[in-house]
Amino acid sequence: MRWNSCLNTRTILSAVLGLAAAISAPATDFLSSYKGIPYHDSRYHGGVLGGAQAIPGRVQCAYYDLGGEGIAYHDTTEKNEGSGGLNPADGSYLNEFCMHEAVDISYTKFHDAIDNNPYNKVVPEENQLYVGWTQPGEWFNLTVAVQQAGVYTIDLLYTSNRGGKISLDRNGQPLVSAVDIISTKTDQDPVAWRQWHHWNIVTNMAEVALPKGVCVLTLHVLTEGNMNFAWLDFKPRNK
Ligand SMILES: [Ca+2]
Ligand SMILES: [Ca+2]
Repeated sequence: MRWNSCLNTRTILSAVLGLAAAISAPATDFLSSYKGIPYHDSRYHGGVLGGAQAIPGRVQCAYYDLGGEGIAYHDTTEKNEGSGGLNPADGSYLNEFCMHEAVDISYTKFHDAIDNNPYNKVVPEENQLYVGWTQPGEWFNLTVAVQQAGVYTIDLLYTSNRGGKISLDRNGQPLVSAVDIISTKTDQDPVAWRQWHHWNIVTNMAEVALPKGVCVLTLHVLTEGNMNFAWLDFKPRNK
């Protein structure tokens, strides 16, 4: 769902009505029964309001919630393919980030033109943590704290070597229906493994109406997988 090219009265009205519905909706028991907690560690002490990542702001996918398989995430492989795998355990923060969790984590590297390759559509920051090795059916939760009720646009920093679809839930209810993630594969790159490292941003992936307060967002991988997710930028619309 890309609304950036079709902002009209109907979409604005729809967003306003959605916000009103979200604010007036009865509190679900999702949060009261949710066992996950906002991510934190010895180096990252969380965002605001009890550690939740703040909106407006940049929500880091690698800082998905703590709580484990079936609570904070679902991953199809028990091992962390990145931390402690591709990135050997060496005592460093980045190589061992969540290495005992099933969600597969890595980070951008600027040596040997890995993530600073000439086929990027955007150049990510170096040492940017991301969720990788994604497969259809996988998901992870991000507890966020919305500072101000309103309509927000979402940008996504990602790679995708075959396209795919993702969606977002809020407190267990659909928030953003299936979004097409455009492939960043290019036949111009002769290095096969680097097809997983062509970075891009989906600008204005969706517009969402969010009430103020803490909620849990769930990012679902619907089709194809093989996408890397770095962050979701939530910006107040028209700012
Ligand atoms: Ca895994
Ligand atoms: Ca995975």
